[in-house]
Amino acid sequence: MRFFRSSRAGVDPISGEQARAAEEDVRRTVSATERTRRGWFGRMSGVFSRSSIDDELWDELEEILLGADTGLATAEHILNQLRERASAGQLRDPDAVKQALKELLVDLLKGQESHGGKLWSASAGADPPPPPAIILVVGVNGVGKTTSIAKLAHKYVQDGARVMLAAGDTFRAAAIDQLREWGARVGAEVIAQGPNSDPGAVTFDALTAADARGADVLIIDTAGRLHTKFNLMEELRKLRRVIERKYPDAPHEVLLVLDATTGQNGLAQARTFAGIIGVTSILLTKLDGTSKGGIVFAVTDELGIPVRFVGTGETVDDLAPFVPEDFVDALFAE
Ligand SMILES: Nc1nc2c(ncn2[C@@H]2O[C@H](COP(=O)(O)OP(=O)(O)OP(=O)(O)O)[C@@H](O)[C@H]2O)c(=O)[nH]1
Ligand SMILES: [Mg+2]
Repeated sequence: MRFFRSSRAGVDPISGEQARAAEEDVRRTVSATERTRRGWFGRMSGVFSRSSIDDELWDELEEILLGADTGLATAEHILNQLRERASAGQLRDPDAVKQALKELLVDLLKGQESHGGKLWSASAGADPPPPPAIILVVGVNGVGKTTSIAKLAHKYVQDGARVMLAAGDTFRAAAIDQLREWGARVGAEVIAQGPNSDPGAVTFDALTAADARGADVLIIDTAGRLHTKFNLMEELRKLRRVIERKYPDAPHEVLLVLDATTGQNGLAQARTFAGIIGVTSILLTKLDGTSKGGIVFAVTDELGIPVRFVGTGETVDDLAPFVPEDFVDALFAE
């Protein structure tokens, strides 16, 4: 299984088809960051076209970073490092600041790469877990969990994996149908029970089925829940225990889906979900619909959770692996 290796992840594509897939992923990322780039990083060129490094440059840079929702702590963190290097005489002109900023942003994102769950670590060369690989998908209402599960399943199926989906969102009847429809479209079997059934029971069934039928990947959908609702968050803990009882090593990934358009609130969501059930990676949706893509930096810098995927639109192909260099390059593209 490819686990979405990209050429930039340090693994050379071994076939022309994979090379083309990696190129297509970059194209999606560039296209999805269009608004963020125009909205504020676009203003960067103005900042760096001045003739020397002065106070206004730092002020404008701070304003731009904050405007893109990097958050205050992360903006300060970045600016302090740049300022220090400028005072030490390492950055002589605005263009040098720009290059240093790009490098810093990439480093910041790459610093967390190894902190992901077992599954994405597999793409970095570590041994993948024995199948079934179990991915628990969580997040607040409407962020794009179910659609993203379909996109992920589609990628895995394309990679030749046998994929199963568990309809753990039993709260709404429509949610079960939605997952069934996606499953049929992407070629993944869906394990479901009736509306209002116990998500723990559905998950248990799905684990048994995945085992019995030799699934490579099991992705578990869950109901959207506000991170501030204690009972619903407790339910997730219970779900996790159901999984751990059958597979002590699992879930191999707890994927938190965040909606990029919610900006800083996403940070609060990530903090709570991480505290309650542990989050190994983030999938950031709707990057195509926001000028606030800077949330990527805040989440990585402040919470140390790596972003693994970005949602770049509403079709099943609109998912790209998150590659720090490609993302930063896309932000600074002229
Ligand atoms: N533009 C865009 N829309 C997206 C993306 N991901 C999801 N959506 C849309 O977001 C809406 C909600 O998606 P769902 O997958 O149903 O969200 P959910 O988190 O499962 O929602 P609940 O189960 O109700 O909590 C749908 O209209 C999706 O098409 C994306 O990357 N870009
Ligand atoms: Mg859903």
